[in-house]
Amino acid sequence: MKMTLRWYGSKHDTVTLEQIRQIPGVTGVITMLYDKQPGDLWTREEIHALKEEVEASGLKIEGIESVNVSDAIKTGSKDRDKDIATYIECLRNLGEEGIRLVCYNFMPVFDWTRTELARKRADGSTVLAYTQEAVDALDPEKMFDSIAGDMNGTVMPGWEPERMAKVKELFELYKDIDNEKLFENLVYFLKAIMPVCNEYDIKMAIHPDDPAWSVFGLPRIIINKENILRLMNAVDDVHNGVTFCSGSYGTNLNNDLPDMIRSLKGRIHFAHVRNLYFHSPTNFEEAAHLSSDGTFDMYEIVKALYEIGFDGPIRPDHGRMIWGEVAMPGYGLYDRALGAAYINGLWEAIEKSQTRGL
Ligand SMILES: [Mn+2]
Repeated sequence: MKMTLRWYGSKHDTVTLEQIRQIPGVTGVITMLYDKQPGDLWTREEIHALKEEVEASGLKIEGIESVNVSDAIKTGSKDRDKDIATYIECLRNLGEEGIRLVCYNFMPVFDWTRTELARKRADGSTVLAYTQEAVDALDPEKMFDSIAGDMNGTVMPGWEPERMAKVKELFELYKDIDNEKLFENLVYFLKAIMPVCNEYDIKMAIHPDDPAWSVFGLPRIIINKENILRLMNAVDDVHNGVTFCSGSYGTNLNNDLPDMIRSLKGRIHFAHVRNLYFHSPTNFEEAAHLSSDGTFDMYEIVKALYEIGFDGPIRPDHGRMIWGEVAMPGYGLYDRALGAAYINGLWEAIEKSQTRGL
């Protein structure tokens, strides 16, 4: 595996490439052109400039998270083919610049959803948290207002004010889209982009829906083993792959994470490793990566990745806000650096215990 950190670009991220370079074992970043909206073209010049900036710091771009998919593609509405043509052009430009991994998601209207961005834990750290009760009590059109005040002056991807201003329109767009229709539209999209992915060996890695169930009555499909395997079989090409996000699939305690990893052998191209602490099945918060701080057995998750021969980029996912840091919620330096060091430690121990036969 290749240890990476997500980086939002020098204009938007509070964390610098120089800081990332000093985390032991981190060799690359997962990044994006932050100002692009779904459906926008990423030009080769823009991608090249980003690459040069990253490489000047001694790091590599190991993948893009995300090239976002437009609502027209997700809903199969009239601009779908035009947006797919633009997406293919983005992939071609990324491929020409040597980028071989693209993470994306297929969630309607809202990207990942949390109901609190700064829940205080017993140790004084603050974390992202979710309760179903809070979602059920909320008017979806107020969702943005309810969290906008907590973003520490940053704008979180998927929650851009311009997008949230259109939330009513977006709900209207999805009113006839059920799980089956959304799945069909996803397959249509993947089949259309597979030729360019094959040409440039670009691995597409779909991020699961978070939380892994329907919110506000919207369809959600990338939520469990059955559905993700169905997608792998529907477009049976290695370039149609998975971002295995333990913190997203893990929102549903019925998902057996190590078992899912094993069942996706050969198709996991990117891994997000994160721990959650559950107060109840519908009330959870993001914990430190360490197993004992949360509910998941992180050793078993990393071991499953090791055992399937996972060799793609991995990153510590959201971290807690600690030591007084002010940053985009979930994306500070300190706790993600601790997470990277911990995952590296687990990996080294697993690798050595298996290769030395201890
Ligand atoms: Mn994730």
